[in-house]
Amino acid sequence: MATGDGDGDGDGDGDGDGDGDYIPCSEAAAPDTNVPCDAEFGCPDSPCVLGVMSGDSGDDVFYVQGYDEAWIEFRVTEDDLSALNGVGMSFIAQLTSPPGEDFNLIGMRSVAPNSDPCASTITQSSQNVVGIDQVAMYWGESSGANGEDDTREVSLHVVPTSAECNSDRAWTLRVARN
Ligand SMILES: [Ca+2]
Ligand SMILES: [Ca+2]
Ligand SMILES: [Ca+2]
Repeated sequence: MATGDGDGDGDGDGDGDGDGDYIPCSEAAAPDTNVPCDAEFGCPDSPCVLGVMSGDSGDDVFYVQGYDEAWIEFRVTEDDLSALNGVGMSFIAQLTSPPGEDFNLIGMRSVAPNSDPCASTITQSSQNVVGIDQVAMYWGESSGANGEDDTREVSLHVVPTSAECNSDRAWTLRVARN
């Protein structure tokens, strides 16, 4: 799946050229300025919406970059619709904090297609002090097809642990099928 029309084909800028451009997910701030970085829990009205990636085939990848708190939403679709053979669904999100700073990652997955991931109790969090914070989820089919649509909505929360963030010190997030 590589439609190149900005619908989440995976390279991050929607131009379908397969490069690793980052989707910005912070409000604009002048370079080298400090911005408020307090974490607020509870889903916001306007998350960064990445688009759609396949959860069971292909190699869609999103790259996201920001310097403060962020909520990121995307849809993971079931695309292998064989009635016989099952293929599991998955995604992995890997957050790299800027040097000297510590952001954490929380993932939420909806219980059904088109339902609200923020209302779901299916969550996973990573609070590594150093290194990569990683959330990986697996669901759906094993060896046999299940006759159900395993498409799900996902919300990721990039959580700062300090009160101030610097616009020149960005975290990076990579989301792919695992
Ligand atoms: Ca399937
Ligand atoms: Ca961390
Ligand atoms: Ca299925």
